[in-house]
Parts: sequence; C-alpha cells; structure tokens
Amino acid sequence: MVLQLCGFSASNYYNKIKLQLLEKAVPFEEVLAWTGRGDAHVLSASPLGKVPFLITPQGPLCESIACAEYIEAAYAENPLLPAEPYAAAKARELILFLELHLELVARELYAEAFFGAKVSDGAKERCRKLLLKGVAGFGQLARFSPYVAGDAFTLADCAAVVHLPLVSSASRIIYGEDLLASLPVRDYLKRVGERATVQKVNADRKTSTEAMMAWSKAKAP
Ligand SMILES: N[C@@H](CCC(=O)N[C@@H](CS)C(=O)NCC(=O)O)C(=O)O
Repeated sequence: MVLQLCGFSASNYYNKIKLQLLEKAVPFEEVLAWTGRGDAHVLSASPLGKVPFLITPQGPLCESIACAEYIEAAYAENPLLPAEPYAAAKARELILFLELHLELVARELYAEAFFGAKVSDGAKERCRKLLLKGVAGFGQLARFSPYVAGDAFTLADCAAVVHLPLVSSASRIIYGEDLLASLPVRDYLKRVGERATVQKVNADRKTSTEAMMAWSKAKAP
C-alpha cells in the first residue's frame, strides 16, 4: 500500500511533511482531510483532529515530528537528516525551536491576522515579547549557509520553509513590522523557493487556501 498523507495543502505542518516526501522522492498519495469538522476518520487517526497524519502500512500516525521521523526511518533514500548524530540532533533542535518558540507562539495571532477574528491586546503584547525572544534564539542557532542547518538541505529546511513565512506575515499584519526582519529569512526563502519541490508545495498551498476561505465564507452566518 502506498503511504497516505492526510490533511490539506493550506496547512504548514502538512506541507512540512509533503515537502519531505517530495524531496525524498517517496511515493505517496494525498488524502484530503479537514480539521474542525468532527470527521470520524480524522479523529480516529488524530485524536485532537489535527493534521497532518499518515496512514502507513502498519496503521495511522499523527504529530508531524513523529511522522517526519517515521518517514526518515522507513524510507532510507535521499536522507534529510545527517548520519552523524550531533549534526542530526542540531537539525532536530532547529525544528523544535521553530515550532515551539516561533510557530506555536505566532499561532495565537493567526485568528486575527488571517481569519477575521480578534486577538486581545494583552495576548498580542505577550506574543510579541515571546516572539522577539524566539527570533533572537533562532538567529543564534540557524546557519542560513545556505540552508538553515548548514550546507545541506535537511528536515529543518522542510520546517523553516513552511513556518517562517507564516510567522513573518502574521507579525507584519498584527504589529506592522516583520519580527523576522533581523534575520536573512527573505533571501533564504527566495533561494529555497527555487526548488521545484518548494514551488509545488507553494502552488498547492494557494489553491487549498482559496478552497478553505471559500468554505468558511459559505458557512458564515
Ligand atoms: N503538533 C501538531 C500541530 C499540527 C497543527 O496544529 N495542525 C493544524 C493545521 S496547520 C491543525 O490541525 N489545526 C486544527 C486544530 O488545531 O484543531 C503537529 O506537529 O502535527
């Protein structure tokens, strides 16, 4: 059975795994699964209803970090983690740092930045302080030389390519300034954006975002 990637292409976590699979040239099938609609098949694979999740020959798997590690272990071709343990741990460190200290913090702003809801001034202020700390820390760890973990494209790039643009645009919309502007993120994204795999992920993201917005609009009272 071919590996199934479930979710939708507007999701940054989904796209992290999609980019990994494309980079590794692992055969896979995309299966559309939306969040927040109480679908039983989604909840049975991903208890919190989050995407992405995988349907593997052994069964379902959720949480993108577990999915990414499974894919690296199960499909040896085109490895995206260095063989040397410390270098591999440094790439994992970047992914965790990006997700815990940048993306998850900025996520609190998305409701207002992208979905027309309101985020309290207190929450915005708290997020801003955390983001400034997170960005400084990420700047200390990230190499951008030319890839985020150094001279090879790794899983850390799969995460950076999908999360950094969101953090950047949410902060521009909410604070009127790009809190990532102190880092060479724009040049980096331009550089990795030349890869056919990244172009495919970004093109699909646009189409999926339009479908998601149209659905929310049709559902709105
Ligand atoms: N920790 C999860 C985060 C996944 C996540 O937050 N996915 C979003 C889409 S980008 C989602 O499913 N949101 C719906 C929800 O939280 O109910 C992972 O790494 O897979």
